Amino acid sequence: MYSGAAAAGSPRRDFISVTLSPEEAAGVGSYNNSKAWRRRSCWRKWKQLSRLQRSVILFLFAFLAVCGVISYTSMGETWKSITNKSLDDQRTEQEIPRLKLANPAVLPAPQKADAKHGDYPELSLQKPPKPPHVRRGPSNLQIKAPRRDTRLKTRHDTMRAVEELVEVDKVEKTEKSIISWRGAVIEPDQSTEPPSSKITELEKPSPVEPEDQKEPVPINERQLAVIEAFRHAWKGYKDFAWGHDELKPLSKSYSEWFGLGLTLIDALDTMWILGLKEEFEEARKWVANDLVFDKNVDVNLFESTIRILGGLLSTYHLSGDSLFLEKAKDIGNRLMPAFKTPSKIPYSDVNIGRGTAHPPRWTSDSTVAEVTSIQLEFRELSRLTGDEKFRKAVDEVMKHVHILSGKNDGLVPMFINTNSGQFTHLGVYTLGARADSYYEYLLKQWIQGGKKENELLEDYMRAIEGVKKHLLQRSEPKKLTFVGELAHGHFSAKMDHLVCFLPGTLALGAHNGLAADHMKLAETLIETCYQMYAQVETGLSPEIVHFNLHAQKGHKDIEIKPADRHNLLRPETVESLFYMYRFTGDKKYQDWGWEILQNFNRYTRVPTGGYTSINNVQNPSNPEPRDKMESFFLGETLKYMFLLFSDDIDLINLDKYVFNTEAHPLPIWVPA
Ligand code: DMJ
Repeated sequence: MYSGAAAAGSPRRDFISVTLSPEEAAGVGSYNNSKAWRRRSCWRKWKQLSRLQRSVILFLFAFLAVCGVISYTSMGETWKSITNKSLDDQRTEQEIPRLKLANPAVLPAPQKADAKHGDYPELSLQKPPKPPHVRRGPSNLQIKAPRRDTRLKTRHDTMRAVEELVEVDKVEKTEKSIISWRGAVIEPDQSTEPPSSKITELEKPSPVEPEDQKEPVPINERQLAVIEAFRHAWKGYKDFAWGHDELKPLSKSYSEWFGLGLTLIDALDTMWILGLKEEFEEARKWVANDLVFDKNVDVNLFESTIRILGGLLSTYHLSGDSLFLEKAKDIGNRLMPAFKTPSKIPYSDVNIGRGTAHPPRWTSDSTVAEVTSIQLEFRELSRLTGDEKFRKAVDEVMKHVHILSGKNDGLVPMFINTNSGQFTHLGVYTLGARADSYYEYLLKQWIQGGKKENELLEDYMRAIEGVKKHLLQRSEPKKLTFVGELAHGHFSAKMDHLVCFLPGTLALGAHNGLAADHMKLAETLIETCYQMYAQVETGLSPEIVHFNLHAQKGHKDIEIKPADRHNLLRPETVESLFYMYRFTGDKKYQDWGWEILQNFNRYTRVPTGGYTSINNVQNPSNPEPRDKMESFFLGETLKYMFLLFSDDIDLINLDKYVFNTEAHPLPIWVPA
């Protein structure tokens, strides 16, 4: 019937022959069409086949079956992707039209040919590490755009949770209370939708789509302690400084800087995040009725941008209340005269009533950090209003600085001239005062814009290489890695507390796919920032420390000069602790923050309300209160404390929001 290579040792034959029986060959035989006969006949034929023939036939069947399965699956995939694509297209066009402008995150190609742009080692995105404590809690306070009802309901639920835990207010269960809370956000006589004449399609509160409703994450003991601290600070402000810039808690009065209720505006989104509805409602009324920008007053462009414009924009995004956007537009427009300079590098000061701007009396220079840390806010204002003038003005500054000479491996000098547009006072490089947030905003603008603006990323990466090359040293005896300063080629082991923003920024970069060694550096630097508190008598950091480079008997790593031993309730270390905890889940960062909060309570809390800056962190028995509570204590320090102690990564999700340098969260235009 067949001949083939059946037996071992038989010569191999590359053919198959089939021999038919005589009947079969003749096509005759007892034909019977019964099922049994057919089965028997098939079976007989099958049995007559050789093993090889049977194997070949089985193989062919199997092969055809596999082909069938594969083509079915791939057709299904193709169909699915066609369907999804068309659904996505519909959604993009109908619900989030502005996002159409954005592309997915892209990486700049390494620019080998251009030494200026390509000489740092790692410009590659890595997969963001997953935080070990990814617990997707409710987006309870992170109120997203479209459906106002859902937003308010979620908000109301959270408020209730806070109140139950704090046991201060009665739980409000009635419809009346819901209306009353809505009243905090939307006046009863206002429509629930913004007036269409003013609010266009461009002005949606946030580009982020609403998330599924999730169970609220309960507020923990440490967060309650932050709420208590905030309420205590707010009591002082309300009793003695209401509507003024800063509280003077000891003299039970206030100080004025711009005369614009700075503390109140800086604290708005903190109240929202902490769930303090009554306080928020009261402050909102003040903004609606008493906040007037048409005033003959000089304001600092940078400070009013990060605190007022930034505060109003983020409160608008969180609350959805158009009042805050209207106010943001007003102040934004009034700040624009600052950019009318020969170089387009803005002046430091603007008279927001007269529409005039000028540099400080003694110089025509502006501070580099100031002119390069207003971008997140003005860019967002353009996105919300559709008016490009805000964005153009600040983008021009960044483009100019990008190509400016006078940098040292990406590190910038501290001053820039508003006439010539050149850096001045060359040769001094720091990550502290006057330069700090330049570096922070390079990264954050890149993130805000959806990781497309390669020049920002290049400048950031090069600057971090510059930090590593010129400014990093280790102290003795504990070998703490710190960031010093460079003055005309001489290294100084001086580090401002302000520099402690850096670990958080490095960690944020690593989370967004930048070099993993940035995270390592962040880990070592945050340890140093913590030691700047832990090694001091009050457990609070001074404004500036000097590190010991050489081991000396009886000397600690940190020296504090008499002029530097004050503490202004600054946020930078707590800010970095928050990022480190979010990205690593390491509880030690929460514990360190908890120690710091307790020491603020021990040494800076004023019994009659408020907290105060102190003059001497080295004297626990008399820290010498300064009688001033900076607005950033409420705007930043307590907000970052609250977020640090939270295990809810959706409480201001860092893949959806980017914090400005005053801790006001603004949406990322193309969320991850
Ligand atoms: C804040 O106004 C901002 O964080 C700014 O970037 C630096 N100084 C204070 C806080 O220390």
